[in-house]
Formats: sequence, C-alpha cells, structure tokens
Amino acid sequence: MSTPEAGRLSEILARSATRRDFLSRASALSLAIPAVGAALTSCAPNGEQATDSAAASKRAGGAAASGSQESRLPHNSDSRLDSAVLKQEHATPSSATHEATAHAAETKYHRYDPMLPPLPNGNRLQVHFHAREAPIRVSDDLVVAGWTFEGDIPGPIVHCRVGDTVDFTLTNESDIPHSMDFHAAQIDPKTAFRSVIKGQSVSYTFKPKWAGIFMYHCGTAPVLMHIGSGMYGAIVVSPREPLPAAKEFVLVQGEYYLGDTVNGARPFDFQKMLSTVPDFVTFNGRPNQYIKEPLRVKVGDRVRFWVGSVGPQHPCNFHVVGEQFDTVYLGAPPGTPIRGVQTFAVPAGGGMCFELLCDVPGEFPFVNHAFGHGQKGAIGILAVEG
Ligand SMILES: [Cu+2]
Repeated sequence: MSTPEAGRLSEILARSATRRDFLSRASALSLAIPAVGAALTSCAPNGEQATDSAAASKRAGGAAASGSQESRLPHNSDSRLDSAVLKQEHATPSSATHEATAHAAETKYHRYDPMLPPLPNGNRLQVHFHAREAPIRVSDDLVVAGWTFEGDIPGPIVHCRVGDTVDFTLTNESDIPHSMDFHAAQIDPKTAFRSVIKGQSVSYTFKPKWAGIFMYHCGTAPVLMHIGSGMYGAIVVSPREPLPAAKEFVLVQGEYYLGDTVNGARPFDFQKMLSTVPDFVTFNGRPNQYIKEPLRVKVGDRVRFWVGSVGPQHPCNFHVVGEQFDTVYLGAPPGTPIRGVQTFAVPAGGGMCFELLCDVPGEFPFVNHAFGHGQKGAIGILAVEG
C-alpha cells in the first residue's frame, strides 16, 4: 500500500469510535482503496444500482468495458487491505451487532435440509439474496450472532446446470457493507463482487462453465470476518448430461470461532479466527445436526455427496465409516473420477463430489477424518435402511 493511502487509512481508523463503526469503516475502505477519493460517492443512494448492474451484466455477456468506465465504478480492493486495516485496530472486532443478537433467546432451532434442491425449469435462474444480520440457533443451547444470506447459515443451496444463465441480485439490509463472490462465475470481480451499503443492491449475470459444487461468500474486507461470521453457501452445478440417478446431499463444512455471549448470542470473534483453532466445525452450520437427525436412504440407493469446505481455514477430510466411495470426482463430473477411495480432502474454498452405492444396511457415520474437527461437530449419520 502506498504511503498516502496508508495515511488516509490511519486517519479514518483513528476516528472509528466503536467496533461497529470500525467494521463499517473497514468495509467502506474496501470500496475505496486504491481509489479513495471515489469511495463514498460510489455509495451514493439511488440511481447507481441500475447503471452498475447493467455494466456488470453487460460484461458477463462478453462486452468489454472501457478503462474510464471501469475507473468510475466502485469495487473491492485486493486482500492486502485486510491485514493493513487490522494492524491499526485495538478493539477486537466481533459479529455482535444489535440485529445479530436481537431476540436471540426466542430464536428457534431448525435442521438445515441437506437434500439437493431440484433443478429449475428452463435454462434461466433468478436468485435474489438479502444480506441480513440475525441470531441463529445452531443447537439446543447455542445461538450465534450471524451475518447471513437470507437469514441462515449457510445461505440457501442454489442448483443449476452447466451453461444455464444465473441472474443474481444481492440486496443489503445490514448496516455493514456486504458483497457476493460466486466461485461458479467467471466475471470481473471488481465490479460484480463489489460491496454495497444498506438499502442498495448489486446485480450480475453468469453462466457456469463447469459442473461441481462451488462456494459462494461475502467478499467484503476483512473477508475472513465476513465468511467466518456466516456469509457463505454453495451452488451445485450439475452437468448437462445427467449423472446416474442418486440420492443427492449437499454438505458445506464451516468453522465457528466464538466469543463470549452478548445478549443471549455468541458472536463470531475475529481474533480467534486468526488463531485458526475453531470452537466448532459444522456440516451445514450446526454441530452434530445429522447425528440427531440422520440422512436416510435405502439399501440399493446410490448416494452422491456434494461436499464443499468454506473454511475459512480448514479442509474437510471426507470419509464414511464402514463404506468406500466407488467414485470421487476431483474436478467437474463426469470427468476426472478416481475409484475406490476411503478419504479425500476438500480444500478450504473448494468442493468435490463423492459417490457410493449403499449395498449394506446400517448406520454409517460420515466425518471429517481429521478427528479434532470431527469431534468438534463435523460428523453425521447416513442411515441405510433395508
Ligand atoms: Cu459481508
């Protein structure tokens, strides 16, 4: 970072009186650097959205933007900003905003449905997500102060085919700026993945080129804080030629780094995230939820697990106790299969597809075989009924 930018950063952070203020300013800065001067005008209410959305969509359709147009558009900075910002900050940022903890005690638990949702009719899919802070009950005795897409952790599972058109819009209902980065998109991230402030939206269109399970996440600085506070999910892109019939489940592994309870909810703690030692590791946002309520299939069923790890730090060393995968797709199915696999690691920020044929009845634990992480909640039961 150049000296004038660093000086500007120090000045703004010195004025950050509260943690919430810090987060807003840190996020707003991500809109600004390296074009600090244009930053806050990029957040001007009304009028901007249609222009920006049109520009992003146009680009997604292959049209090149001129250099001058690009320099006027708001965008996220590179990730070097994150550590630069946090070196200046003495308070410990956490996700404990008012909205993220309000009415925490009354929040109800629900199991996150792991079934792959059906494909859309036609070749076009409209997806409109809202960035919201909300308390989420992830077990009987634990509510977390979440930053979410659509009020849950993870956000909804999106399902489409290779080559489908996905029209995506994010509307921010939170005081902190947020954004959306789809790993299934090939698009200019500076504009499509840019942050928007409360009340504003960003729209873009993409056509997934490869099959697989791909992470989506908020990309607003500090990215670690936004992913670590729950702003993630998965899109499954099926190949155009259907894979063999199977019971299809989506498992998104995510880690929780939690601070002390505030207003009945435990906030996500940035300093703890930096330590990389999580309190919980979860499949679909709740520790041990599929022990309590297993995935149920029948003998003879083929099971396909779409497994993603959103991290923010750790891989998922995916294994099913008492079973073997006949097929693991390292890349886009139906290509790149490997056969006869006991365990394979899905990297943080990655996704893979695992298949097995359930020819033996029983209760089969599926785990992160890095057992410290299994012990912390990344475990469930596949119940095969005869
Ligand atoms: Cu965010």
